[in-house]
Amino acid sequence: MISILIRITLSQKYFRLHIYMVYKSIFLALACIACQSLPAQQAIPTPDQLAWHELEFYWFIHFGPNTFTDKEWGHGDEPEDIFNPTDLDCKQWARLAKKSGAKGIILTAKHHDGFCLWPSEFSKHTVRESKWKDGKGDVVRELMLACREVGLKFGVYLSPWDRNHPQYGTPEYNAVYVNAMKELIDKYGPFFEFWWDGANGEGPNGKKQVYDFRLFEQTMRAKAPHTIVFSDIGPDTRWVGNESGIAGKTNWNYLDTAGFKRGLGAPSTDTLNMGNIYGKNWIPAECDVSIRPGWFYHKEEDDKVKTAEQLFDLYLKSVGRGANFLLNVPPDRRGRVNEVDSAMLIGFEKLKRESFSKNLALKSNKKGMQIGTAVVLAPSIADGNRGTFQTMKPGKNDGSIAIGAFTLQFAKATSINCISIYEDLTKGQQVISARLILQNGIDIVDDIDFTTIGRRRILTFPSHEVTQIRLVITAAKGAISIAEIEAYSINENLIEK
Ligand code: FUL
Repeated sequence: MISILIRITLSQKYFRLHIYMVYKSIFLALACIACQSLPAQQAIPTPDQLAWHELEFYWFIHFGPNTFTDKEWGHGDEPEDIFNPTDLDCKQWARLAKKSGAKGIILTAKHHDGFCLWPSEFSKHTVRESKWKDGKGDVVRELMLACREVGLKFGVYLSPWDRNHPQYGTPEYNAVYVNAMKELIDKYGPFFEFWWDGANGEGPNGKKQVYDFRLFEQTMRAKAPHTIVFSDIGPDTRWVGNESGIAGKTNWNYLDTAGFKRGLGAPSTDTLNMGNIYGKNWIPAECDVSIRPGWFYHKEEDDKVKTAEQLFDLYLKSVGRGANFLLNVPPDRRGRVNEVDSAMLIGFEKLKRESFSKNLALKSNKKGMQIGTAVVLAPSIADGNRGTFQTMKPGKNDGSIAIGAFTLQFAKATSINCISIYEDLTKGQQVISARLILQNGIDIVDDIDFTTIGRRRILTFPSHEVTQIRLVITAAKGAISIAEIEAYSINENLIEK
């Protein structure tokens, strides 16, 4: 009897256990499905990337044998003596870069011709082999010191493609490239940015190199963990997909890189231009463009230098779309930035300074945030401090609904034609689409639809007298954080073309 009772009790227990297990597995399966359909945690910028975003505008300098041979891509067989600047003055470059409002300079320490602007141990095609300064010169050092003196950041471009190095096209060359990187970092670092060009052509033995970017990346991370590394697909900043300095009107700081490579295996130029809305990695765009048609100096292009207004327009299309602006300014054969370029650069800085010196949003007497019918005060959206922000949680986290608005009201009608908005990026990039509604009293005087904001979005439009500026967020990925809304009245001729 007792044994029967035990058996019944045991079988009931096993039955309950069985049911429990079945429920548990159904629950786990459902939970798993739910997990998969939830958007993955968004990537956020590293502190180094956040600091890099703040740089906005810096110079590129292409300088080397091509400056003297009038080529864009040297063949690598140019005699070293070709490189002979008559009056090289890196301090002039640095002072002018500073005056133009740039925050740093990236120098082509080595372009595709393989010529090293420093006396590298790992090459026999360098400034050391030239007659310039009796082989004692070092452009990388001079520029590093000049940047330090005026308070500019310093970075280098080191072309993996090398049309001179005898080992290019063999597995040994990857170690040569890594050694050159290490040498540069040790002698002239730390760099704010390191540029890996994706170009991959043939070397002196007619072969293309299979670049070991994994090794390059490991080396950079180990030796220079705070340096922002550029390539088509990052890891820290990406190519914007064109060499005209223009970011997508929709520009996400996210990019999916799985399955892609630098160079020919890179994502489409459209993807690079706009990023991926749900991309896995934080890899913001950098807009590289030259002030002249070519990357290197050519005398016959002296009358084709971009004007101050054109540079300002590029600023709107790069920084004004949340990217950074990398402007190439190639020194001439003297080794000086040419007078024509310098006049345009000084003009550009003046246009920028005058345009953005008076933030009219600071005068608004009511700053608010509206969700549905609820309105709260939100002074931090226009307090002149991008370190403070106002967060708004979307009602439904599916990016499909109008969420709410940030509103600035003015006691007196104020004339504006430019708005600059900053998203707080510390928690990622959220705004998918928005509208800027400008009102004078009850009249709507303009209604502008746009998409992403990101680090900064600058919108320009014909001048209007306004008493109210409404930034309506129509779709977002998650809780939106707006750091600042600025309003300006800029010269009418500067409105984005
Ligand atoms: C390209 C190079 O081939 C050009 O010469 C230039 O350096 C540009 C910035 O990148 O890939």
